[in-house]
Amino acid sequence: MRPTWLFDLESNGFAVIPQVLSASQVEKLRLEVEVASGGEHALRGLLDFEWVRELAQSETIRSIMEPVLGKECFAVRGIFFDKIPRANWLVPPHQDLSIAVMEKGEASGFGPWSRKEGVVHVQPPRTVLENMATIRLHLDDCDETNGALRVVAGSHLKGKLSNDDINQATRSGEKFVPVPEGGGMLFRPLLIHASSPSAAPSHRRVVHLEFAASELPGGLNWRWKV
Ligand SMILES: O=C(O)CCC(=O)C(=O)O
Repeated sequence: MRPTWLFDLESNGFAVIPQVLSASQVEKLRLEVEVASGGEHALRGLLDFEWVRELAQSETIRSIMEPVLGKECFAVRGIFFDKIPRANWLVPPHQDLSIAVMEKGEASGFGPWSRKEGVVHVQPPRTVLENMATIRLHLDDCDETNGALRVVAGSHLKGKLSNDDINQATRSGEKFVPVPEGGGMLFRPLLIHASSPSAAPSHRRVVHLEFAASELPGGLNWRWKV
């Protein structure tokens, strides 16, 4: 039987699975991110760490991602995000349009190109993004008081949107997506999402893992493939 969250993901562009990680898995991940990030509020290149690669390949995560993207899917980028008193940041409404690749190439429909912390990024055509999904693993309870994502349900079906369209869609209806500690939020990259500063910042730790289902065209290669 198809799980309800799969229907939610297809129709709304996001879904919450309240219990993905056990208490001991959460505790272990908290320790790992503390060491890896040195207590900073963000860490890119998470898939360089063996413990993240193991997590991305674990039965726990594969059993969620395979029904979404198929058995051949793989993790392509990992980022750690926290909100803490000295870095209580906000993100305006946007779609996740960039992917990390090995190096710049000439593939048609790809661009503009950029670099984030030395890693080449590019905006791929819509079809690539439509075949991707992200899982955000929450290491703390997260609600509207401490940086839960705000999303526009169904916006993942509308392709790449202009800033005006994003702002208009956001004004006409966004909602908070609370996720409990140990839970996971799945979403499609084209879903409009945003996040607010925390009203009482202590921690809001999220391990964010992006997955794709196929190789890139035109001689391009994913920067990570786990
Ligand atoms: O973690 C957050 O609060 C925002 C993350 C985000 O906007 C993103 O991953 O694109």
